Amino acid sequence: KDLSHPEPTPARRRFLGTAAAAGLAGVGLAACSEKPATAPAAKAASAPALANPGEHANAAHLKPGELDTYYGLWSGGHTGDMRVLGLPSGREIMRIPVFVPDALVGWGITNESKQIMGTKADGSLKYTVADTHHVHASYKDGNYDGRYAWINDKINSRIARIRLDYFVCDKITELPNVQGFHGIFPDKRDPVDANINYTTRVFCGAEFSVPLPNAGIEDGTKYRSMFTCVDAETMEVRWQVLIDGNCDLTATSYDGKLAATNQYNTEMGVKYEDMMSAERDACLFFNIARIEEAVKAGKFKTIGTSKVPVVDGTREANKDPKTALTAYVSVPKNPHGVNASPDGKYFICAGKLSPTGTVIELAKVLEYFDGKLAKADEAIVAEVELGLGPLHTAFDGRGNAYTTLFLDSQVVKWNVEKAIAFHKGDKNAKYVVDRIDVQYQPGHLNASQSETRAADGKYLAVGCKFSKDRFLPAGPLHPENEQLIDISGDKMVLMADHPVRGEPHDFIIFKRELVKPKQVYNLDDSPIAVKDPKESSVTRNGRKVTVKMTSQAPAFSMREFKVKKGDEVTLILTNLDKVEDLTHGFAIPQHNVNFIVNPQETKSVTFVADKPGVFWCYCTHFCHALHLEMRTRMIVEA
Ligand code: CUK
Ligand code: CUA
Ligand code: CA
Repeated sequence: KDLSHPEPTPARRRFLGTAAAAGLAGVGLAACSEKPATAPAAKAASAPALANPGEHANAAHLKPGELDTYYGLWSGGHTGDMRVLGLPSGREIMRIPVFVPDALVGWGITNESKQIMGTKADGSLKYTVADTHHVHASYKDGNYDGRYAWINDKINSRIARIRLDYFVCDKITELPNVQGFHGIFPDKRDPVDANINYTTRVFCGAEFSVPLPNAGIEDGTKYRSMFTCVDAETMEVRWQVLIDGNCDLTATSYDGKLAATNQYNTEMGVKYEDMMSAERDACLFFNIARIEEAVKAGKFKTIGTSKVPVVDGTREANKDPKTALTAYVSVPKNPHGVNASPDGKYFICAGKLSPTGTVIELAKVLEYFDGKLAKADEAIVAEVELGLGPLHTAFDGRGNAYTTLFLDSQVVKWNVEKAIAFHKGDKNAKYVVDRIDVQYQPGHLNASQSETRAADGKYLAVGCKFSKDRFLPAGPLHPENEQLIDISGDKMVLMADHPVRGEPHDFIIFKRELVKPKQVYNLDDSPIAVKDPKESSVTRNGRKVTVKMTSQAPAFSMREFKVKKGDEVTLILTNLDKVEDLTHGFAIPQHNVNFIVNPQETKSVTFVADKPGVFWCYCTHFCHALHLEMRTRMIVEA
């Protein structure tokens, strides 16, 4: 048996058979989903796949001490974090806590992180759960500029920003009036101002519809969804668009003029049977310049207690293309994924419940908005069969698209211009270039630099939702399988499996030189930095006590400090060590305090010293030969 390409196990097929049959009964796909994944074309294409990775140009194995050439930013799914991977090795280098507390760094423990995460009136965290799906980074001139990355939280409709100098989250914004915030994409330039060739907006699609305002009306016909624009710098919500149907994923054009969301629930159903009743749903385009003119001209309303301007993007209000804010291009059936090709010409939607990919030409969408097309659907330049369960599409910068086929457990490589030729009537145009089996059931995929003008067609990572038999079993929960595929040649070559903790969904991959991470903080980053050990102090204001301290290996600046039982203590700690990688920790037993301070970083915690005693505060982060001795005492007097 050729182990390089195991067929999906019989159990896998059975699962697909029942699940797919139940889910897709109404679409006539149930029978197809029983057939083997490897169609004749696929077999030929994937036969020589797993060469010895060591022999291959794009080998995944790095020698000890060798650095990766690409960064990957991975969504953490419902662990609520963002992960940093090195590629091609697939090594996880860092987890950046975002929406959910993290015990390593003290995220959700320190005052600074709590302020970013959001607190209730009593000072406790507003949320401790999240569900991240999509990571995207800021652009300049059509490529990543290394300033920011953004990530969504679907549960509580929050968008977070990560600074890519320190690789930390610095802002989180909760979107008003929406639920199920899913798709996210930064713009790539301003639609009007030619000098703004970088990201200034982030677009957010809301998947679920809710009553507006959402205050206890139980009438499914009144549920609505909205599309939201957030300011990339201030992270404030700029405007929202009321739409027909829902939003799923989001894409933006390279000229800054268009954003779009795929819609799988144009039916506006509240049950899945209703959500899949129409043969075609839509890719909904937003004319950014016109929306912002409408906001400027005061043509908006507000909803509930939110002050965010809401413009009308419904079909009814946008019948005249020449003034329309939106254009609904129809796409078959419950599409998933909308991705912008790196040549800037096309958006591609995958059919999900239809085996097709739909190619929409952006120049034609703009013609529609100019009143030169009779129907928005005339912007569709190809609708071609790809395989079962198409979800997401990546690009190699050489005219090829790579689409995941969830049901077929494959990635299909197809040529966009040939697909357009085929759609036009050239039945000899062989648009499918290659297929490869993946293990198993892929969701997102992304190629190196895929969503930039600098798509380089080297590596393709595929987020397989099921790893099944690919790793040592460790109980009922399986990791996901992020597979790395070499796409530099005609044929895709599977290079490596990497287990990842659930449930990343989406990720981006870019060249390492595009970010310039800092290794040491600046003391002035914090307004409360304790810049000299001589500033160490304990000051009292009624029952509130402020303790200022510094750390320098292997000692804290105070060997002890005294407070009284019942005091509310705010402890400020600055790490005065300047050496790269010299991090200290600070833990206080029985007070739920543990956090780290990186070189030249300042953090603070506030807690109540509610029991008398001596408490050894100690360094938790191995820093020095005298790390174990690096302690101070908090003496709480009765
Ligand atoms: S979704 Cu998960 S596989 Cu949230 Cu981007 Cu398509
Ligand atoms: Cu300081 Cu360990
Ligand atoms: Ca639908």
